[in-house]
Amino acid sequence: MILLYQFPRIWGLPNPSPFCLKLECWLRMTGLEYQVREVTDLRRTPRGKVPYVEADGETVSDSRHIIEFLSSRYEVGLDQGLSSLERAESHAFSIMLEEHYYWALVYDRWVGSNQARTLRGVFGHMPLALRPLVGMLVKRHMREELMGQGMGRHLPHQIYELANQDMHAVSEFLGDKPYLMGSQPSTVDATLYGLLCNVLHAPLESPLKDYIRRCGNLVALTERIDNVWFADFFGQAEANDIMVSGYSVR
Ligand SMILES: N[C@@H](CCC(=O)N[C@@H](CS)C(=O)NCC(=O)O)C(=O)O
Repeated sequence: MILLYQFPRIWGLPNPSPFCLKLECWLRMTGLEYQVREVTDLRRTPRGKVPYVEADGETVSDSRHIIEFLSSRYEVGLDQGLSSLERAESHAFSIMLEEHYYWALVYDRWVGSNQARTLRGVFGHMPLALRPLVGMLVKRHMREELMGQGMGRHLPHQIYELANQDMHAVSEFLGDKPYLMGSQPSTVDATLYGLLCNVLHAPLESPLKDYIRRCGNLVALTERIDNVWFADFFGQAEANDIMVSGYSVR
């Protein structure tokens, strides 16, 4: 059995971490069976981050390495049909989303106007007395990470502009295809879903959400994955709900 270690589910989302959700989406798309184990103390994780998995007596960290490991161990995958050009495109989009766009989401949650809501959502399970101290430490850690990575050095409006340029590129590339690489989902769709679901379905308003809402094909892609692989969270949308700017979800 694969044990998926990830943050507790909050806000009605499958996971508030885009990387945990990417991996869970990939697992569901491949049909591999897994069980979730919740992590609330990152100090107890092998690399100080989630997700990580235990499978067949091995522990593997980092969504990319986990997917490589599970693909080879269980002989499954979503990318076998991709050409070498499509693999190159997938790689470039994944890195843009994970190493660039993701940091704008971190900024939005931990530094921008959604800070208080994020703290309430993430630390709501903690004893009230501990929350201010833990909240302060985590906010400081996130600010340091944002400065180290570089995104946190821009002005707020520049951060949102940079992130929305990323999603513009994704939306243009997606066009009217059902999935980024064509008619079938591949790993990069799971990566994209981890972010889209988190921006669109979290109860946080932001310029990130405003922009994605205007990209009908990104909303449709999110709802397509919601309906097929995460119906236990989002249920089956009514036909009227899933017609967005002319893009049909089914
Ligand atoms: N490259 C890693 C990134 C994982 C990652 O950044 N996870 C975040 C949650 S979204 C985390 O654990 N952050 C804790 C921290 O930075 O202290 C992957 O693909 O799994």
